Amino acid sequence: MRKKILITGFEPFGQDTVNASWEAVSRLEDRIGGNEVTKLLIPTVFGTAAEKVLEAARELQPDAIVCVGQAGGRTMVTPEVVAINLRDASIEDNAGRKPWDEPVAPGGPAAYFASIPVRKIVDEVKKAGISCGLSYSAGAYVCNDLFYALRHHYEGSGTGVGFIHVPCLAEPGDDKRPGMPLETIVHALSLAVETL
Ligand code: PCA
Repeated sequence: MRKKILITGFEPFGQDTVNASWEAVSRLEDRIGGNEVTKLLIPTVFGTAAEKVLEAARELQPDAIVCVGQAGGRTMVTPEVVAINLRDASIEDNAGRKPWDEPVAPGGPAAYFASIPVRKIVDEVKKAGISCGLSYSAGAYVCNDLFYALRHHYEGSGTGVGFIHVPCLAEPGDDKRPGMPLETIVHALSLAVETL
């Protein structure tokens, strides 16, 4: 069955001038394995990121939402298993906010599991020879905030919600900062979308 997939990437944040997530998401095809792909750039801002995605989703009515973020230091593509109800920022977001020890959704459950097939995605991406593995923590910054807010919103509905962290872009000759080539990240995300 042809599915409508909404996939998002973030604006650069912190010290960075590019964000691997949007660089890769923006290069995805509009049709992947029969699925219809809508791409959305979102701000790295607590709360606002989820509002933007929900606004787009109200219009599109997607079957699944896959959010993608950059995880500095990681060397693998990592579908996230769990979102937690916590904001603990170690740096300011792009609106200058740095929440600490706050819930994403007051009164909400402590955590939600992803509602996209994360294990199947890992298998398919690894089969293509790309370094990929499950992650059991999306952190407590804007990525987790968005993942939790969307899972909370769509709990009990038919809309799948998942989050995939990707490494920084590999800069030629830079072996100090772990990264992955852009084409490899694009390939991994295409396979993930195909799996849905
Ligand atoms: N990564 C951050 C937020 C935006 C992004 O690309 C995170 O992991 O929370």
